[in-house]
Amino acid sequence: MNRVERPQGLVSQGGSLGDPGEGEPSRQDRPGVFASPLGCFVVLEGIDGCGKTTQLEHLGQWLPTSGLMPAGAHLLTSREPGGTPMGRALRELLLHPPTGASPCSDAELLLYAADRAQHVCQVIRPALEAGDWVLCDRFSGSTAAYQGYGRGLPLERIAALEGFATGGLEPDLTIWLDLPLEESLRRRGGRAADRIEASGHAFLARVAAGFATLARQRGWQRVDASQRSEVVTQECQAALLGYAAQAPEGRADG
Ligand code: T5A
Repeated sequence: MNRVERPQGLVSQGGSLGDPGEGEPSRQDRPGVFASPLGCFVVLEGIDGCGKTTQLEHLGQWLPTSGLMPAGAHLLTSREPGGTPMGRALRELLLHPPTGASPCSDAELLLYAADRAQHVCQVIRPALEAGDWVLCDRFSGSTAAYQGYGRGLPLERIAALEGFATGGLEPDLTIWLDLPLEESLRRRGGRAADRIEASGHAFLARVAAGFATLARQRGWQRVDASQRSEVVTQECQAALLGYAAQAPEGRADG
C-alpha cells in the first residue's frame, strides 16, 4: 500500500529517507523491507455520526495492548479538522463560522486542505517517521466525499490539491464505518447541526453515496456501523489484525 512519499532532503535516524546506504540494495530490490522505521497510519472514515469518535476511543485503548504495535511505538489519536492548534481555529471557522463568514465551496476545500497540510507537517508525519502509530478520525477520503461528491467539486482538482497538502501521504489502512444516513440522523437526534451537517439531506445523501464509491475504489475495509458499539469495535479490531497479517515486514508486529 502506498503511504509516505518521502520528500527530498527529509532525514531520519538512518540517513536520507529512501536512499539506501552505499553498496546496499535499493528498497525495490528488497521486497517487504523498508528503509526507515516508519509507523502505521490508520484512518476511520464515514458520514457524520457513524461512530468514529466512539471507535477512536475504543481502538485507542485497545491498540497499545493488542500486540500489533512494535515495542516502544506510541499511539497517537487525532482528528480532522482540528488536529493542531491552527487546525482547531480552522475547525471553528469551517463548522461554526461567524455570521456572514461562511466559505464558498472552493474556499471550504482550501481550508480543509490547509488543516490537513498543517496536521501532516506538524503531527502525523513526525509521528510516523518516529515509528509511532497514528489513528485518525477522517483524512483525505472525507474531502473527496464531502467536497467532491457532496459539493460537486471536480475530483481531479481535489486529488491534485490533496497531493500538495499531504506530500503524498496516504493511510496504511482506512476503515469505513458504513451507516445508513437515516440512522446517522437518528443517532445525532436533537444535537445542533454544524454548518456541514446543516447542508441539507440531498447533500448528505450524495456524501454517503460518495463514501460507498470511494470505499470500493480505494479498497477500504467496510465495517457495518449499525451494529452494537462493541460489535463494531470487534470488527474494527479484526480489520486491524487482518491488515497486520498481510502487512510487509516492519509495518506491524503480529
Ligand atoms: N469534513 C471533514 C469535510 O467536509 N471535509 C473534510 O475534508 C473533513 C476532514 C467534521 C465535519 O467536517 C466535514 C465532515 C463533518 O461534517 P466532526 O464533528 O469532526 O465534523 O465529524 P462528525 O462525523 O460529524 O463527528 P460526530 O461526533 O458527529 O460523529 P462520529 O464521531 O462519527 O460519531 P460518534 O461516535 O460521536 O457517535 C454519534 C452518536 O451515536 C452514538 C454515540 O454515543 C453518539 O451519541 N453511537 C452509537 N449508537 C448506537 N450504536 C452504535 N454502534 C453507536 N456508535 C456511536
